[in-house]
Amino acid sequence: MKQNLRTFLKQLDDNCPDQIAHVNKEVDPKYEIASLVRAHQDEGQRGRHVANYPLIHVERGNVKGYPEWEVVTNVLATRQRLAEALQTTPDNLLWKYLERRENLLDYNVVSKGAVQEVVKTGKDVDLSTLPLLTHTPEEPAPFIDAEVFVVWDSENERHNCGIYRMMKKDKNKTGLFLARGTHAYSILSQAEARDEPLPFAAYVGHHPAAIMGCQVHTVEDEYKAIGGVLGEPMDLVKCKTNDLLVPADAELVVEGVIQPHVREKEGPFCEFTYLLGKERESPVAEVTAITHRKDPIYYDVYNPYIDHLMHGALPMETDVYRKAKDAVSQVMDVHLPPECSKFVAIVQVRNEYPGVGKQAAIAASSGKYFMKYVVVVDEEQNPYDMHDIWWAMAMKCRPDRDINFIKDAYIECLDPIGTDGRGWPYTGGGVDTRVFIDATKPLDVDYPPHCEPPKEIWENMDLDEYIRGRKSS
Ligand SMILES: Cc1cc2nc3c(=O)[nH]c(=O)nc-3n(C[C@H](O)[C@H](O)[C@H](O)COP(=O)(O)O)c2cc1C
Ligand SMILES: [Mn+2]
Repeated sequence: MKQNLRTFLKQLDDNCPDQIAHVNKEVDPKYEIASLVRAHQDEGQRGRHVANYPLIHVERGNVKGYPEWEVVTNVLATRQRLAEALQTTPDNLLWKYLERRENLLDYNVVSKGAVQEVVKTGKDVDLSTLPLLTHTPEEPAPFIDAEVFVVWDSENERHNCGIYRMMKKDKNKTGLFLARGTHAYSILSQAEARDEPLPFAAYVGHHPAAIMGCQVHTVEDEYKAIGGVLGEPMDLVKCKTNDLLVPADAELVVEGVIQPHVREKEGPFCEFTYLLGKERESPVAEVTAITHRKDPIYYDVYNPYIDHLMHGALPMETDVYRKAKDAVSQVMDVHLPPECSKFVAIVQVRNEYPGVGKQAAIAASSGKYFMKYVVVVDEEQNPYDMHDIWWAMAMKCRPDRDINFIKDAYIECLDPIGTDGRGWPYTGGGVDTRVFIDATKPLDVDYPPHCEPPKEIWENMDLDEYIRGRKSS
């Protein structure tokens, strides 16, 4: 059987039941499901990036007002679940994703799909029938927030896919937030330049690899990249009200069209920066059809923070790694710690010649515009251990020479303190300073060695023998 959301949920139940929490008490999609995630956040007492952070699965019959729906959220909030999604181990995630994103798999067009068991068009279209979540009182309406938004890129003759949240405005109308720097933004701009409407299809609920796989940035057909990340070709079925293709095995599809030049207010939205975003003038989506399974599962991303970041960080790490590695063969590893909202890249290098750290920082920062800080460390540092990174910055970096700035660079418009490049006050433009921190060992100084007691003495010490009152349990 092919992989989909249902096979993934079963896989967690079978392989790692502590990674999934089944809810069988009635919960409200307004605040209460998000609160279930938030309540778990403090449990591990390790700041916001907790290990004990299960996928939340609200069983059928328990979503208030939507008895026929199940809801899942927080799906990818741990590296262990990411590893389950890509059928690998947490340590191997970067390499597995790299291998799969390179391996484009052509899709199959099929004639029927479970996602079209229920079809609503015309007057029957009503977004209020979907259990859309609201995360915070500042959000003016519920959002569809984890849907893969598909449009046809006529310039390159291919499907373009990305996650673009949709704010419910009416029973058949949503707002759309398309950041500058994305393909969808430029595809819509080109359609508007021709004064043409742009049809879209948005699928919700599939295997998480078929959701996050859309983060691959390529000019190939992005369904081929999604199939690659999933590890098997996608089966696609034609939409009911336009010519786009959607995964036959998804849970829900919203079809529609964007009329050129129409703008309305969208947001604010609870962003992955853990901050409230801005209200903006944004494009509008008219919904022409809603199709779903008979017994559908709604897939939400818990946007304030980790779940959102984990859907996007690994694809971005591979973007940065590829650029950095192509330019500087001493690059060993790249990590975007979710604690830093994807704005910080840790790059590990083999420190083979003077200047290699700065060279790697320049190359890495070209991999994705989000990279506000690039911190380069030696092979002896663990890029996943923030204590080790801080130690290297404190002990190896000479700030006047090893910290460099590029002023007025595009970062990303959700940077809460960015400008539009013309200085203060805040204008919403996403421009800020990029910082390169070279925390590799300077090769022009006589750098001292590490020092410890002799390993053969401390390594096998039984502390119980030495310390009064101490007993290992
Ligand atoms: C959970 C999640 C939600 C996202 N929501 C948005 C969004 O609302 N607007 C946006 O511009 N990008 C959003 N992104 C980022 C885009 O999906 C990402 O940049 C994607 O690669 C764009 O694809 P494209 O350039 O092929 O269109 C989101 C990413 C994730 C992981
Ligand atoms: Mn794209």
